[in-house]
This record gives sequence, structure tokens and C-alpha cells, in this order.
Amino acid sequence: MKTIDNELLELHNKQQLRHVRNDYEHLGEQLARRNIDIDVVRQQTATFGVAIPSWGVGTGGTRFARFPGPGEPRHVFDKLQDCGVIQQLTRCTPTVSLHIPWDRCSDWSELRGAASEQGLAFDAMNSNTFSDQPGQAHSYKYGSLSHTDAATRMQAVAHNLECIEIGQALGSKALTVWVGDGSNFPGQQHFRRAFDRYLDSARQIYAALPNDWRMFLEHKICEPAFYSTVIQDWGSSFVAASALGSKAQCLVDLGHHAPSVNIELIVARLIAAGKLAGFHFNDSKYGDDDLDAGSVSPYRLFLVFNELVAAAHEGVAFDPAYMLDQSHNVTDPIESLMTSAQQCQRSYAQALLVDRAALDAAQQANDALAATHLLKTAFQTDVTPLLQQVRLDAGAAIDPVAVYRASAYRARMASARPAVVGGGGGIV
Ligand SMILES: [Mn+2]
Repeated sequence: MKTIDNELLELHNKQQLRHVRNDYEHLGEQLARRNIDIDVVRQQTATFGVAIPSWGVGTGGTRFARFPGPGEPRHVFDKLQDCGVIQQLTRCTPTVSLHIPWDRCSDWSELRGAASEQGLAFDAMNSNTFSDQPGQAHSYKYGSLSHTDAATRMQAVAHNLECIEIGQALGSKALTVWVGDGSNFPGQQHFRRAFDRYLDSARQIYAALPNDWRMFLEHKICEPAFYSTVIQDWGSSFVAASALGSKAQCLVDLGHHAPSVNIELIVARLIAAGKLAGFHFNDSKYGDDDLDAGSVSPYRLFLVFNELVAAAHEGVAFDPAYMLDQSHNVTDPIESLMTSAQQCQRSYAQALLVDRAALDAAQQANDALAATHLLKTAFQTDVTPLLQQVRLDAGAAIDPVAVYRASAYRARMASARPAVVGGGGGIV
């Protein structure tokens, strides 16, 4: 089912076609002077895909309030439809990452069918043991996988096992585990014992992983626990992933670090250790703001991709999963997600433009200025025409937001989807 009229899309593309051709040709000339074949970069960029978080298509909100927008998805089928729009217009978001129980439904094979109708597949499953569900026997108020009470830990493990089962029915290949476990007061929690309890629970989840699955451990410096968290940083995550085994890896959510932390360096360390699971892309100014990817610090996003492209260039075998994880408070979530997916794609394309041989030479010669200039040259290249051409090739919109707005999809959904209370969302 096409939710945006293809004729509208083609009409928009036709109006800009000549400009895109000219701009692409001009960029090609510029890159050729730097010995870069634009067509090679275009083909590589076309392979980029980032997963849409199902919880991202609804308005997120903050801990203070949530201001719902019109036509919000009411259930997982509506969410898939919105994800289908994003994929139709951008063609760089081929998968969806689900969150259980927010996305619970009665027929998983029906959901899988609905996804493939939209040209979508399922990325990593996300479990939720950071909030209580109605009717739940044991509360997660004082933790889940690391709780002092064995029955509560068992319940949290069982939930994760169910997420794996659901994921298997959907064709997913990974489980992302983030826990809100931690403490708010010095002395509240025995750090080592809490970590041991977490590991014991995580081992039971790990043992249930199918052979071709991976377990992504997501660390977070604080929130909801503000004094300590059980998986606080990449070090704790790395220790846990190492203890679990080769299928356990560390997931980097860009917003889950202290503001001045060098995230690209963490990425490099995890790649070197064979423990990089992938990413939750977003941006932040103060903490886990979950702002749109690259909206505040596009250079940092580029520097992360620079590490990924460098490792691939050097033949490192790794397979990072790319996911967005954002909370949209003041924008139309579909517009934000389309923009963020393109921003990630842009950072990837820019990182492909780095002159690796020259950078190696500058680093070897300790020529700091030349080295940093090489990165800046790639970052400052306006790859817009290249991205437009990639979308054109894939049958996507040259300008996804413009086509989306012209389609009046949101207004149509506002009447097709009466507002409901709840819907699920939040910062994770
Ligand atoms: Mn996250």
C-alpha cells in the first residue's frame, strides 16, 4: 500500500530534476579534482540504511508534559504505516525497531505481512523493564535485571525471552537491552553485587539467543537513576558484553554520555575490541535530550562515521546496526525522522570523502594541522546533490519533507485516526 501518491512524488522530482543533474555534475567535477569518483561514492552511499524506532513516530514529550500532535499512530500497525511513508520518501530506512510491550499485537504474522507490504523489515527488538505494566506481579521501581529480589529479576528475564520469541516471529536478529536500574543515593546500592545480579540475569537471556542473533547492551550515564546506573558507561557495558560472550556487544546511544565525552573515541575502542553493536543516533546539548540526529553537533556525527568508514576501509570485519532513537516534542515526527535519516546518510557520505592515504601520511608525520584539515575538507563538502541523486535513483523523493507536506498525509491521518489516550513513547 502506497500511502503517498507516487504521481505527486514524481511531479515534485520532475520539477527539480534539471537542477539535481547540474548540481551533481558540478559536485562530480569538484570531487574529481580531489581524485574522488562521485559515482563510486554514490553507490556506497546508496547502501546506507538506518532503522526507524517505532516509538519515534509518535510525539515523545519530556518528563514534564507531552503535547500530542494530530493523527498520531494508535497502535503498531499505524506506526508501521508512518514508517512506510518515511521509507517511501527517503529509501534509506528499510527497517523498524520495535519496543515491547508498547508494540504488542495479537497476530505477529499479520504484522510481519503488513511490514513487507510497506517494504519494511524488522530490526533489533527492544525490551522494557524500566516501567511497570498493568497487572505485572513485581514492580521495577527498584530495578529489574539487577533487582535485589529474585522473583523480580526472573520476571524481567522472562520478558526479555518473550521479546526474543516475538522477534523470531518477525525476522529480527537482535535484542537491545537497556535497563533503568541504578540508585539515587550514595549507599543505596551495593555496586558490585548489583552488577553481579545484572550479569546473572543477562546470562539467562544470552543463553536463550538463537545462534544467528546478537544481544545489544545499551549503557546510559544517568536517568531515571541519577546517582549511579548499573550499566553506566561503555566500560561497564564492555565488561558485561565480554562476560556474556561473542554474541553480546555494546550499543552506543549518542545521548547517553556526559556532555564532553569523546564518543568517536569510544566507537574506535569498541571496533578494535570487536564489541561495537551499533548505534542509537540522536543529538543532545545537555544530556539524553534525544534531539534530532546532527541537529546540534553535525561535526560530531561526522566524526563517528569517520571512525566507521576508516575501519571498513582498513578491512576490519564488523557489522554495526544503525538505529535512530529520538523524541520529538515540537516537530512532526515523520519530518524529523526523515531529516535525521538523511543527516546520518549525509555524515556517512562525507566520511567516504576523507582522503585516507593523505590522512595516514599526516598522522604518521605528526602533521596535526594537515590531518584535521583533511577531515574538515570532507565535512565541509556539500554532498546534497549526491544525496538527491541517490534518492532519485532509488525512486525516493528529491525533497522528502516537501513531498510529505504537499501530500497532506498528516491531515488525512488526523481524521482517519481519532486521538487516543496513551500510545506509548518516551526517552530510552
Ligand atoms: Mn537509546
